[in-house]
Amino acid sequence: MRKILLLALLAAAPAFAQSTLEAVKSKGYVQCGVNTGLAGFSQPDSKGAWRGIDVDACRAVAAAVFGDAAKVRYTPLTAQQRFTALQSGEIDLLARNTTWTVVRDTSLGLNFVGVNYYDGQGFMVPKKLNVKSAKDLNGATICVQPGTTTELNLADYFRANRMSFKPVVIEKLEEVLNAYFAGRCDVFTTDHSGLVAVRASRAQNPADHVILPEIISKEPLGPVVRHGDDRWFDVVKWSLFAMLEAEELGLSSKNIGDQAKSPNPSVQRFVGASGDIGQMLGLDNRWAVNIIRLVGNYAESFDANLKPLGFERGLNRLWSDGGLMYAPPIR
Ligand SMILES: N[C@@H](CCC(=O)N[C@@H](CS)C(=O)NCC(=O)O)C(=O)O
Repeated sequence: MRKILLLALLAAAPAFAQSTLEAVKSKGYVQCGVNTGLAGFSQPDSKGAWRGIDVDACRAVAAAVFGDAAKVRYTPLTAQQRFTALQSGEIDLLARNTTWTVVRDTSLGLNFVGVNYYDGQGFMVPKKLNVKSAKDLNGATICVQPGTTTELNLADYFRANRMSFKPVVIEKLEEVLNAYFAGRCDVFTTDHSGLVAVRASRAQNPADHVILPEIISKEPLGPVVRHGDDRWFDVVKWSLFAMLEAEELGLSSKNIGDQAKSPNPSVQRFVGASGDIGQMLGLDNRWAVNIIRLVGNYAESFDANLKPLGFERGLNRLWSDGGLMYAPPIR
């Protein structure tokens, strides 16, 4: 009897024991949850190819696992859909301008792997309203998307400043922006990055809109995986760190090809010429080379995706340049 039970358990085991990394390897691609279309973060280009710094987080994982950054399938998700998609296993990884908070990190059963963009919440208003400060917004009608940190920060900020506002809550980005641009609300509030991206990519005339100086919250944005799969957590986390570490080491898609003989031991380890870091991650020893060769370092991704929209590096400079970006040692 016991033997039968044991055999039944063994037969059932692979289905339960299969890690996300194994599942990803056997299906041949990473299923990545991204934004429905936020310029600079994740948006299909004119040929239908997804582009953005969040898309690069997905591509980095595919490059690390397969040596092919194109082995990603994208699932566009609204703010409200994103966590269920990850919890249910519909996606392997969420890279969708998502703020790391303790509630999400614990009660939603998720793990944030790190930060790929340090952000904070701001307000955008039509210039013609002549508003200079968020403190002048008492009584304003404010467009906001549900299922975001934005909603709660907005309420907190107005309460703390003894002001009132009328929320206009609309789930779809397209529709909330239509409402704002049509003047159905006085203000659009979201992450500062979202305001910069939307103003540059969606406003008929960007100069008609001002972003107010107040930043009312901390919004560290980063990729997310499910609780309970440390192997996959490691792979996604170190794929992100590899892009930062490469920038710090001066490694880019342009020069990564000829580093195997570098006199710098950190570079040698990074490219897999010494040590077996790839193997420790369950990957090929050229995992990091493949990320940098195919996706680029963090600065390359930032410059390709965010700079053209008018973004400054700001907080997202490397720690060694006075910013917050810091990868633990790859050693
Ligand atoms: N970082 C915030 C806000 C993220 C968010 O959803 N922002 C909006 C405004 S830019 C967005 O990306 N909308 C795009 C969409 O709904 O597809 C969070 O994690 O809750």
